[in-house]
Amino acid sequence: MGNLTREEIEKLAEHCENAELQAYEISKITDDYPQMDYEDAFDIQWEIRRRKEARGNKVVGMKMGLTSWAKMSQMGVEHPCYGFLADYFSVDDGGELKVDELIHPKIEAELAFVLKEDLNGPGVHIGDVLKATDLVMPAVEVIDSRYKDFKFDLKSVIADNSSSSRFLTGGVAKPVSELDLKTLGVVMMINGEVVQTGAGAAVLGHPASSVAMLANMLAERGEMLKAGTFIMIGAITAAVSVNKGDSFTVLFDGLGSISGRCV
Ligand code: 0L1
Ligand code: MG
Repeated sequence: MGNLTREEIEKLAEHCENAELQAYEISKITDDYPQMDYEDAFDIQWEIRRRKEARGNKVVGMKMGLTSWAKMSQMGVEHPCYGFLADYFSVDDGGELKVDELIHPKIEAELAFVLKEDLNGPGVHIGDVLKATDLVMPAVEVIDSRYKDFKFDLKSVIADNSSSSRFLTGGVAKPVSELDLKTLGVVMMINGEVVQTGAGAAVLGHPASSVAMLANMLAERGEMLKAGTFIMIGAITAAVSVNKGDSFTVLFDGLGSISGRCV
């Protein structure tokens, strides 16, 4: 049972979405609405989604965030979160990331699962996810919290669509049976220098665990993951800031690479 009124949910969704669309910083919602609870926070996120769909944008996938223990403790939060991916968030592999459209972007090395079967929580586990997965492919997420200096609490992040802003996918897609997802290594390079390395197990111990958690969190709202859904599992590496003029490449063991240029 939320603590905010419907009018407040709609007003805050507009507030967060305007900051995203016009690329300006805002203070975290709980500064002004300390009574906001998790249900309110997700209501705001789902209202942002409704606003975009009403304008004709398509939701092209989902993301999990804050899925590594290191990142949760770095950001001082206690649980992963999810967000949605709108069509215009997608940047082509090898393409340009337009930094002026964003506030303070950071890139993260991720993997994406594409489902061939529905996943309907609660009770979804790693085995269900592996059975339901068509392909796993490389992904790079560009996060861009609308909150000043990336300072927030978990409820405020959820309301801000979990900092979703852009993503790239590409490289090589493979069935899960051809991959060891826990030891799958990634190397992130910016301007030719290695800045981060990691392996799949950084994400909740097993990348499929993140997809299971998403299905189970969605079930709390009576929602599910449909066959065909593209799901980014959360960062395998720490997030690294990028600036105009930077180029980045992330290498994925056995899955090729993804590159982009910040313009
Ligand atoms: O892991 C993520 O995709 C980030 C989720 C939101 C928190 C942040 O902005 O760092
Ligand atoms: Mg991420």
